[in-house]
Amino acid sequence: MIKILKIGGSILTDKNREAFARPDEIARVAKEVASSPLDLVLVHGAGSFGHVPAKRHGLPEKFNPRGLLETHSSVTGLNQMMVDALDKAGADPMPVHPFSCVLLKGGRIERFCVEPILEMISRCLLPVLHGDVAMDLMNGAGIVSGDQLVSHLARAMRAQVVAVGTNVDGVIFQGNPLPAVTREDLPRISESLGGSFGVDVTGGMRGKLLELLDLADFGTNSIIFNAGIKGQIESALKGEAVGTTVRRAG
Ligand code: IP8
Repeated sequence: MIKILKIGGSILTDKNREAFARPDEIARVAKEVASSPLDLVLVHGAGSFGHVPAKRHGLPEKFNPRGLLETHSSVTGLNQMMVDALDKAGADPMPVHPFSCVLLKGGRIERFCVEPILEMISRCLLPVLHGDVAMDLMNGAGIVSGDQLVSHLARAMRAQVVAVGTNVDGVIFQGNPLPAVTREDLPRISESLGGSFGVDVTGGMRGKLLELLDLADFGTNSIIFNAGIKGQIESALKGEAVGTTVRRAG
């Protein structure tokens, strides 16, 4: 049973301060993940390691080598911290950088070499991916969010558990988390789907929900939950319905 877990950059970093990690939170997340590391793919957001340099260099609108290198180098730095913390917590993590295995077309994943990830899982390794810059057949280069990676991987690997951890309790509508969301709810809740706090170039909660609704159309449910609350990651990995379930209408 393949599980895909995303941890948002807002948990692991301070999104307002460039390249500002939260080592205590990274260690806590690593400990929770390391309690059930098998058949799992971990994807993490870029936080202030990716969004701040990307914005400064005008990515994804403006193709520029300096912006690509600085943004990629920054997110791989955060990825290394996550991998080190997972190693310390007793998992067997391996970094996977989307820049080297994903090709975009107009900002959407056109090709993604997932076979090495499947092999890692079969050998009890824990692949650790992240939001990244990627080459784009139409625009030169673009940004592939962790959410888009999750949605694509969940389809390609027919994942049975898909959990997206953020710093809020799910999809919030009129002050409360909704237990479930389908595409039919979008017009009603659209206005309350804010962006994310701090610098964000990939669309915050709205972007996340749209990716997961695409996945729901494919027939795979997912959850959006608060990964900032201790214990919630473990519950999510057990397949418990914490936070908001994103599912197909009807
Ligand atoms: O934090 C964004 O990934 P996300 C990746 O998952 C970059 O949206 C490079 C900004």
